[in-house]
Amino acid sequence: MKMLEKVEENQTEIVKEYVNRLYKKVQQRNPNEMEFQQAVKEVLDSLVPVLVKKPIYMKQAVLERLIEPERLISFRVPWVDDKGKVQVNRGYRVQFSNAIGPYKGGLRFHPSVNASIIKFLGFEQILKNSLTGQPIGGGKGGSDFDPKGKSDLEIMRFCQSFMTELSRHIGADIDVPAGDIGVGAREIGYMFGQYKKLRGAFEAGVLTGKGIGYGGSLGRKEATGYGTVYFVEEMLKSQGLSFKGSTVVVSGSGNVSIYAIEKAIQFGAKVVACSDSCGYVFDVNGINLETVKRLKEVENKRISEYVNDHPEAIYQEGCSGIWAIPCDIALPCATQNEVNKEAAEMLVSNGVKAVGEGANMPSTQEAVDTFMEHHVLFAPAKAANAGGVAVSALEMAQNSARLAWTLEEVDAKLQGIMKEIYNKSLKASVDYDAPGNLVVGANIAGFVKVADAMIEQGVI
Ligand code: NDP
Ligand code: 2IT
Repeated sequence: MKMLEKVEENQTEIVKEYVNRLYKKVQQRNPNEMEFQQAVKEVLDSLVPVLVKKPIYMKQAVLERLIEPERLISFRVPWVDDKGKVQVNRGYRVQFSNAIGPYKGGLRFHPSVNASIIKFLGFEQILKNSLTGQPIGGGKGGSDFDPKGKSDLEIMRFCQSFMTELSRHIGADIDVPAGDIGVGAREIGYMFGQYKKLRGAFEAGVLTGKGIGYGGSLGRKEATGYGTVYFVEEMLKSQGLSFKGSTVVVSGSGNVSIYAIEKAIQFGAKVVACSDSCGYVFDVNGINLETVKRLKEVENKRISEYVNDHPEAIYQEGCSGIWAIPCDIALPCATQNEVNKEAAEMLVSNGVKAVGEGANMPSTQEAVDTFMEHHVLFAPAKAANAGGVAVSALEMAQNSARLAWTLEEVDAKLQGIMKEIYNKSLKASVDYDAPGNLVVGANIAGFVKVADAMIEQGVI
């Protein structure tokens, strides 16, 4: 017995060295791409136990292959603004892995978009999509275009130009984009229209998140936020806890945040704060979701305007202050690295019991470490926000079958998928000696399926 333990210890050291070497290579090959490096490091570190137990993954250089995108496309997006001036943005699509299905992942329009952001998102998407149990590979794209302050016609011209180039690279069985920050049903509609015109065919399955009237799925709009809450409820249940009667803080006020707030309220929670990139609102009576929906989904206004309708609420400039509000459950649903060590410490000192990541990589590594040290229940993004892409895959299935399911059918499937992701992640954490650590569990459960498919398909 002692002997066996010693062998495993040695093997662990060998794997750790291997993983460190790989990470150094990633740093050298992708200099200055901090977000991509961060996302890869987290995954590499959590895969150590699986590489110890299954050395074939090292022998077959699965990780070396997985951390190198199959291709990264970067292209010019010229468009004409309302003043007649020519503007030029940069577009991206990273096609990271199609080991288990067509590349699949959203498009982000935000001035901060660069190769590092797109690659971190695309890399995480591989494992997230695998966790959903649906046949979808990993991809991501977007542009440094800033939709803020643009007219509807400017948005349309930009989307058309973006799709003119992107259309060469996508297809229902090749690569299927959807929305992300700055890309919702309106943008998907303009891009779908342009794709259809260029192809001369109605290929519904080329994009997801479409309008309900032309091939979109009921429940897709709500799926990410609802899915996050379903996942966190499952995690809370394991400790005899629940959303019911709890106080919740949700960052952001976009697509993911709005439907996370909606489901948390339906589950009996009081959501006391939400935010946008300028500041946050705190409403001791509970955030009025109808006001947030009107401001954000209809009028395109700042969250600061919330206090006009609700004078009892408080608006504060700046994003990080939201994490100083005492709560039982925190749902970061805005953007990457929005929860740093200081924010995590603040949440912990105020007695937070659970954190669920609706956004992609919203917690820094130090923040995650802080939550773990203090035994805060932690639902990592790849697992907790997978509901959006899962329902995208259901949209693809409906498009292929030329059918449309009811909202109840889609929602029931989403609940089943989120439960299954929770169970898979928990089981992997137990099997690989990190019981309850869902970061490790989700990464391993997502990875194994992709890695096995890669081995079965040979070195390509
Ligand atoms: P939206 O564009 O609908 O909303 C984004 C929200 O986050 C807005 O409130 C926005 O504020 C805020 N925000 C964006 N960037 C920043 C920033 N740099 N600093 C502070 N706040 C910021 O996007 P989504 O709701 O779709 O996406 C939110 C997160 O969820 C992202 O991390 C995305 O990758 C992730 N996600 C989205 C999925 C989806 O289906 N849409 C699926 C899975 C994950 P403002 O309006 O002021 O910019
Ligand atoms: O990060 C994500 O999972 C998304 N933005 C959704 C991707 C999708 O294809 O629905």
